[in-house]
Amino acid sequence: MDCKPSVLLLFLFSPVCQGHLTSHHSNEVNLLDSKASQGELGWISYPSHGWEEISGVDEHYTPIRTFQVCNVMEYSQNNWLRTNWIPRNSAQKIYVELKFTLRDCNSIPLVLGTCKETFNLYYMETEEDQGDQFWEHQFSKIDTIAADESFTQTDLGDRILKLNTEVREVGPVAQKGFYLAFQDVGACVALVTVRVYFKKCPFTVRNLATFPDTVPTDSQALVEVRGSCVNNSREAEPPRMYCSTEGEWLVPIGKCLCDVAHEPRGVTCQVCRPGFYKSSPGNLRCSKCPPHSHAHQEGSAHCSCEKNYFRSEADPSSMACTRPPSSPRNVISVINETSVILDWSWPADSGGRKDVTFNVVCKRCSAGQRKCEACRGAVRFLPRPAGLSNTTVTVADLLAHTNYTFEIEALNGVSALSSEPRQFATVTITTNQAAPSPVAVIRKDRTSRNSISLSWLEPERPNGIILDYEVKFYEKQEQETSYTILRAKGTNVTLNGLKPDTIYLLQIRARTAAGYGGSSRKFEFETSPDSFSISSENSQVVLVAISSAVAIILLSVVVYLLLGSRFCGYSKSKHPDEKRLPFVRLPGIRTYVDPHTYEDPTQAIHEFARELDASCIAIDKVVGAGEFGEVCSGRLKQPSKKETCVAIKTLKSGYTETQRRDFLSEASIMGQFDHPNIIRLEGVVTRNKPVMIVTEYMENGSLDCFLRRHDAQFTVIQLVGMLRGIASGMKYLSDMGYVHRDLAARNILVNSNLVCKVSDFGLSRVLEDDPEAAYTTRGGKIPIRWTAPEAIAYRKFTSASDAWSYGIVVWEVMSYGERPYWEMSNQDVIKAVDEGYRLPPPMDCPAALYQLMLDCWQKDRNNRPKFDQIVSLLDKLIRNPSSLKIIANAPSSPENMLLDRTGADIATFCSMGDWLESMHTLSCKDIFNGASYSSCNTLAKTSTEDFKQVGVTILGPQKKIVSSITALETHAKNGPVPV
Ligand code: ACK
Repeated sequence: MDCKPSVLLLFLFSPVCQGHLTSHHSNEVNLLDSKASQGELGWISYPSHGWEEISGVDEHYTPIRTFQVCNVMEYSQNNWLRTNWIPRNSAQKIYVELKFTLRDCNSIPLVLGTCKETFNLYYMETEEDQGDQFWEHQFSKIDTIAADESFTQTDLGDRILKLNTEVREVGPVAQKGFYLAFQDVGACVALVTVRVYFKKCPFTVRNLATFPDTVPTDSQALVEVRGSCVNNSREAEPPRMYCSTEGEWLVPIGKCLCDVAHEPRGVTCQVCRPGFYKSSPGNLRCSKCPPHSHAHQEGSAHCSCEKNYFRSEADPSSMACTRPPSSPRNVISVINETSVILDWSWPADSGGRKDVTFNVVCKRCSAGQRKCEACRGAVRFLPRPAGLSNTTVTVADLLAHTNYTFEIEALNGVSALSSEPRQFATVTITTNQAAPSPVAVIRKDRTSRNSISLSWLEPERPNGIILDYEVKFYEKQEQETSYTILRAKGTNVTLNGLKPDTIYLLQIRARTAAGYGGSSRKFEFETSPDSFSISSENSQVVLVAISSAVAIILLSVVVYLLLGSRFCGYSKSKHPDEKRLPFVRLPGIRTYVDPHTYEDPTQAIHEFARELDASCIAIDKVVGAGEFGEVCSGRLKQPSKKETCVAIKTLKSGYTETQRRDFLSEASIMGQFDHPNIIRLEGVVTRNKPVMIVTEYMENGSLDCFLRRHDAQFTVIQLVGMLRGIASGMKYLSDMGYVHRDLAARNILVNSNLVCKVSDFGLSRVLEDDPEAAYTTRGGKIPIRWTAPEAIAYRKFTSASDAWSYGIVVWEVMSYGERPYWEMSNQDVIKAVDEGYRLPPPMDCPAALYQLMLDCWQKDRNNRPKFDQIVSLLDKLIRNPSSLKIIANAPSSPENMLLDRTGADIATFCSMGDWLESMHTLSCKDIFNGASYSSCNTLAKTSTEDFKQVGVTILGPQKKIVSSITALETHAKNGPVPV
């Protein structure tokens, strides 16, 4: 048998084979590996001259056991080789990997016809090992195995045997174990290794969750496996993964988070190292302890603060520990009579925090500073004594010539946690002698043709010994051009040598060692007429007679009112318990009462305004500034009423009695009104400080600013609606007999529904607090641009002068808050209006509204429309919007070109062309009073200097005039101009 061909020639030592003997994957579990066996495998070979077991070595010279058969010379070969019994374990699907060599028949001479180039693979399942029994017909065929390549030609011409690897799947297997069998039918084959394995998804850790070894099912379905969080972690979302049939983990879902004081390291959660902390679960690393804190132990959730350092409840654990601030520095005090402004520097050390505030404690001290006691409530701190965020405070209402010590302490968010003694900055002051407060009450004791006797009460705060009083008086109509001054030692005086039947104005002020106090308000007194002189001694009889007559008249009026109220249905009385009747009410019509007719103005305030409890008012923020103090927005919550938004006008500290009275007079007036277009008074606070006037809140603020903010954003109907509201409010006021005197868009407030309400009521206030008001030649203070000529000229304020102002408001509204007469000076305005010039129509202004303006600006006040007529006109326009389509096409903004109402008629300006024509026919000499311009064309070429000559000093209007003229000329040539 020497010539019997060999299969194993060369291959076991050939480097070519090395690549094929790599180790198998980690997700494969071997059930059998022939290579692992060093001794005889003991597989059954049948017949015995078929497969034979031989020993060899692999490429690493490791001994291995192989089987071979090569009966290629003989016909009808049927050689079987059966493995030992292989337990299945948990496998459902098994893999058989064969490594073998196979000689191709061409390489063996003389074998044609008998030689085969394949062998067959079989298996058989059994519940137990059946020993040596072997029945070939019980085996099921898995496949016929053929070689890919039997030989490879090398460069040298040697034939090298090639190792083939074939893998076959078997399954599902269900019984406890199985055998494999190899059938040779006449090939020359060597089975080098046989490996049987199944696949599994191996134990793994993903997203800090462990997943156990998992054997896939035989079907295609994935196996869902629930993971368990690693130690020191918790589920954020249940961890899951799928095991594929190929033994691969797929689609990790969910995750685990490391616990507090633990951080992820690799696939585990480990405690934080000393000096580090982690306060919440998660997979971030532990953080280093913030400044002034430490963590000596490992596994810290928080770092503890160093000694004398703290963390407030609101501080996050990532924030540095902080400490109370040091004391404020460099306290400066500025004393002004009985008030002091304290000012200090920020503490050198704010403790590492930004929330530093200051508290100021006031102590009143005896002369030697030895004994100090807390200042009582009379002292006022502005803005407040505690929780100050700025480094200044004003302390008012101190006693004159008194020693005070102020302790100023800086605090921050951790001051309350420290037990260290607190540090203050202190300052000691002595208040000055203060001048006395004004005399508030003057009484007329006696009047005659030539004299008036008066007495008064000492000022509320004399602030020292009153040395004397200065009494200043003058004839009312002389407007203070000449006056007389008397000095009185006591609190009464008789003014002699006066003119009969003449009104005198009088002011008194007290004097102490500290100087004069503020003057009292002006009191008005009248001497008796020539024919009617009553002295207090002989007036008794006359007074009785007059009193009786008045009583009879009053009685008749009361009876008439009672009857009238029954017949006319008038029952609404705001003050049912009114005791005095300072005015006569006609049935159905309420009349406005001037609070100055009350001897004691505080009585007026309590009659017309409700006193509110200061605790019902919450101030939110400052929205503006008034003459007397700030205007704030806030909320009013009265018992058993809904909380409402309110505006709060405050009276600033340090006010005089006159200022207080003037301030509150607005409430006395407003409180008499009840109309949807008049700002509603909620009440007043007079018993606490600060004194406040509380009104309904108007979300959109004043009308002029509101319109400027929303330039060109409303429809004409919306604008007319606003104007209608204002006119309706004014009608109500004029029906009540109240003349506003300062009607202007800035004094109209707008709420969130665009409802306009008339506001700003007062008496002397009209003349004082309006920044638009200017002094006239006669000394009064008047808002010139809004005021009718007769009111400017001789103070004739009536509802007709209010109608003039209303016309200006219409102009302001239609021009979205433009300033009437732009930057012309007051003097020029007075002059131009007097000469008959009027404001031109604003851009796109309906002709009907411009006509209304012109009507309101009639020189003769009797020709101006009444407010009820204005309301009905506006109602008609609103009902018939097409009436607003005709536009008063005047120049878009020829600011200084006031229209001469004597020459131009609004009805003629129905188109741009008409206006242009009209402009060309108007002499510009007329427009620019006194300047020598012959035609409007010249205007376009006008220089700044020229404008200055005619009193136009700002550039805006000049530019607008020029561009407007140029645009109009272009329009005349080319058609419509884009505006
Ligand atoms: O235009 P404004 O925001 O509206 O600024 C002024 C400022 O206070 C000074 O008068 C505002 N103001 C006055 N009264 C009220 C009110 N009742 N509601 C809302 N704002 C008001 C005004």
